[in-house]
Amino acid sequence: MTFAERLSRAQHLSGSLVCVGLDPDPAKLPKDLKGAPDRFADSLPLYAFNRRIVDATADIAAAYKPQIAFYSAVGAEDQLVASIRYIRERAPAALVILDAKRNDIGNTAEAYAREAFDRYGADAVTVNPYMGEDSVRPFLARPEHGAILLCRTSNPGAKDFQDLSSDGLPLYRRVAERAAQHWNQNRNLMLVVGATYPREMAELRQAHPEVSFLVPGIGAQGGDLDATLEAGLDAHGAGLLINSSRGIIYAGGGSAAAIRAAAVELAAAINRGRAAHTPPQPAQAAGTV
Ligand code: OMP
Repeated sequence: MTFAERLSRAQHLSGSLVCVGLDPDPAKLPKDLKGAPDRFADSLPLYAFNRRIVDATADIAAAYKPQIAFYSAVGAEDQLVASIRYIRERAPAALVILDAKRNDIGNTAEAYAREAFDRYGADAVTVNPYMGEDSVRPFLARPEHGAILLCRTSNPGAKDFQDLSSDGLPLYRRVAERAAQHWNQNRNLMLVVGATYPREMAELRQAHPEVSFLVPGIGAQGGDLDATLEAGLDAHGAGLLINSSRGIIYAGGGSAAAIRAAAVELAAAINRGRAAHTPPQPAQAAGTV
């Protein structure tokens, strides 16, 4: 199955556009998990926390996005591997996006692609496009795996370079243009577009109606969900994977019930917005997401 097919299948089967961010911060782990028996008993209980999150959201997450820094910073890559295997068991249709923002010269980028897709078994990886085409190609070479390029990031400093004019267009627009027109032959490329910049998202959607966006910034970073949906949905009411990490996993101190409630509420709010912002489809199949 190609990456594009996997993405659309994951959204269809979950009935949602939600991506759950697996960013376990040692300082914020649920109290009841500290010291809980686990196969990684000598380490922080990241795997136990992730199992809780996955169990609570398996039927409503289109994707999971572990940010590698939360694991590598504490030497817990083995718990990341185990967490991804657990997602495969409990939510086999969900996409796994390794958020690693990798890149380098070609042969090193190839090693990074093997890290994401072979070592961790991720479906997609976030990639920094700054080094250009040869650095991005290794991540796009496998049609069944995806690369998600930083385009308009969600942070305040996004403006520093991404807004600089490049032949009359801001740099983030040039990244999107190059990606969509020249790098997406396998239809396995997505763009990171932050929910904190709905005006820029609307421009990008208008210029690139066919490209899917990974959208961080909802929840803890204060992005406006309704403005995001209005700006970013494609003509079919899809085209987005909307991530929330802290807003879901630390809800209610990280209890299973609160995690589930936060994910269900986000999925429902997104689907209400989709109904409001999607033009009627000529022959929409029942249940299509
Ligand atoms: P919360 O703010 O807790 O929902 O987390 C957002 C997640 O998305 C973190 O894992 C970030 O590393 C990631 N992210 C951004 O916040 N902004 C971006 O522009 C890009 C990403 C990303 O690539 O996922």
